[in-house]
Amino acid sequence: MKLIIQIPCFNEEKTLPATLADLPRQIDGFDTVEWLIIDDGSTDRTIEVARAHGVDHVVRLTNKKGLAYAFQAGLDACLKLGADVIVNTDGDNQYNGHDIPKLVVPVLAGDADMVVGDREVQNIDHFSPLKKSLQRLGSWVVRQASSTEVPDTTSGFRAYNREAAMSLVVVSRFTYTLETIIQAGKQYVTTAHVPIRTNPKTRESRLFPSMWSYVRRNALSIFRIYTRYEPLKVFMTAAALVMFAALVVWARYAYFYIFEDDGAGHVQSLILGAVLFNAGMVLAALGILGDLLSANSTMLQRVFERVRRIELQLEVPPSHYEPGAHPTGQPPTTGANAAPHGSGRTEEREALKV
Ligand SMILES: Nc1nc2c(ncn2[C@@H]2O[C@H](COP(=O)(O)OP(=O)(O)O)[C@@H](O)[C@H]2O)c(=O)[nH]1
Ligand SMILES: [Mg+2]
Repeated sequence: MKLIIQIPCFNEEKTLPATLADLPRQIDGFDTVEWLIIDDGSTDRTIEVARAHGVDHVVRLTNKKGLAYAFQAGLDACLKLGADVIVNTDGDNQYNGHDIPKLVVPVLAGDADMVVGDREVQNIDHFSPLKKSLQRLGSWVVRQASSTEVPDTTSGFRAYNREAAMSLVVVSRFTYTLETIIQAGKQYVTTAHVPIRTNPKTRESRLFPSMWSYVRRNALSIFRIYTRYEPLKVFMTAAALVMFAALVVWARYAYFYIFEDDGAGHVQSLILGAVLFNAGMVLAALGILGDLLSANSTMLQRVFERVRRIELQLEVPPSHYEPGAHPTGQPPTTGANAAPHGSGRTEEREALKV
């Protein structure tokens, strides 16, 4: 059994040493524990620092592609490097690396495909009361949208087994934390959560420069992701509300028509009702279109999952891969590792012939 701990990094030279210092090298239930960083076009010495501190694998993106992309590139590389379990943590040492053995327990026991570390946000001193409330509200919304029980939905401290890593496809550019939970809920990836410890704050969040951006971006992400999975619910609810408003306005006209003056002077209500009714029809049509598109995305996700399986069979090397330091003196074991850049193509062709 192999565990790979991955860390998406953007300019983390200062905090990476402390983060790596707490990562385990051995965990009961695993033969090997390896470390991987995904460098998202850092302009500082993140990669050198990572190598100097014994990181085994580096995925080096040439330009800044965003955290969600980096996360996905990391999962892909970990699968190709033969990981049975993948743990994700942050490069700013926010999460306590000593809790990784706790995090992987439900996955090892076969009770869950994905485990989310619960920071128990209400106990974190450096989160303001406002941030705590928003966090609680946001997590509640995500739980409703995903039908999961995850208490801390924006936590980046997570463990995935191979099956979960294989089936998750992150599309949004900005966040992976919410999307993966909603997807897990919709795709019947079993989720679990365990309480974990956090370290004192090392720096301000780079993802959310302000509270306002935190709320705006997360609200938008939840809406977009939920709409992608449940377009009928979203648009039909909106359509029903608008059509109800149309009925109210028409009822008003009817009242005046029946009881006063044949409705003279109230024709505006008639027109407003018609406009609202039409808007409702458009929303309902969007729901139907969205539902068709959603079926397509589900199919694409299944195709993508199969492509991944085929790539693994063919030992296609991970993209943007560079070996890191190998303090144990053991180079990584898979063919993918031995031939990082494109040289797997010959085997790929051979295998396809078979
Ligand atoms: N790939 C990538 N990673 C990023 C980017 N911004 C932040 N990160 C990483 O994402 C993790 C969390 O970032 P952080 O700024 O601590 O945000 P927080 O989760 O709100 O505390 C860290 O490991 C960062 O290095 C980015 O633009 N691209
Ligand atoms: Mg942080």
